[in-house]
Amino acid sequence: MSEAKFITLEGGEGVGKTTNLQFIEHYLASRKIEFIRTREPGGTPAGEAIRNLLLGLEGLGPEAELLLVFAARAQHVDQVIRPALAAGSWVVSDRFTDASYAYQGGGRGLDPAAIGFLENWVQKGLHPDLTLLLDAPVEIGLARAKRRGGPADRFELEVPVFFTKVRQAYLERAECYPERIKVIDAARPLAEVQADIARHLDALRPS
Ligand code: Z5A
Repeated sequence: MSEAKFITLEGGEGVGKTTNLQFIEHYLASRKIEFIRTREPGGTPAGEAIRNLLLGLEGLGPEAELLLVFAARAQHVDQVIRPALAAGSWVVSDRFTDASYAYQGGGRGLDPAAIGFLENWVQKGLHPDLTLLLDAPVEIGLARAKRRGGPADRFELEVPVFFTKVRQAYLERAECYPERIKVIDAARPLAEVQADIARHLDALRPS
């Protein structure tokens, strides 16, 4: 099979990452491509424990939030992502470092240089081959997330302007890395969104 690829899914609240991950899983399985599905924060026992802190602990400052995200990522990269890729398995992750630039950089206003330092230190040159950025106006994502129901976490309790900054930061990342980050208009019907996702996945595979 082809060289293993590292794919990440990004986007703001309620844009459809979980929904479209199922589509990607089906796409890869039907082509007999071996893969693992994982997520951030999370993906390891330590990472899942850190996720619970990040989503639930009151009073976390922006710097503490950023360091926790990267603590989880360090475990994830070393224990899950690198070993899977080395074994020839594709890796599909629900969020990765672009989320830190968007949420901690854009949303919380932290210096991107600090994020870049941690990125280099923790990832040691590892970057996704393809990032699918699901983009929709904030009000659409929030309305979808609300319809889905369930208790709100620390991020979901943020004000709309926070999510506007997150969206803006994601779009700026996409402008900086157009080869890797593909922006998909996620406000459209699911079939159209998934046709675009399939097109990008097709382009990733050798002909
Ligand atoms: N975080 C961070 O701050 N820094 C970091 O570095 C990282 C993460 C890695 C947890 O993320 C939080 O971690 C996240 C940022 C922070 N907080 N927030 N917000 P998460 O990914 O676990 O949580 P999430 O962003 O809240 O994801 P979500 O709520 O699960 O949303 P989603 O997966 O994008 O959406 P969905 O569940 O697939 O879809 C929502 C609903 O919309 C659902 O009913 C679908 O059926 C519907 N849907 C989806 N697509 C469509 C279309 N095209 N049309 C109509 N309806 C649709």
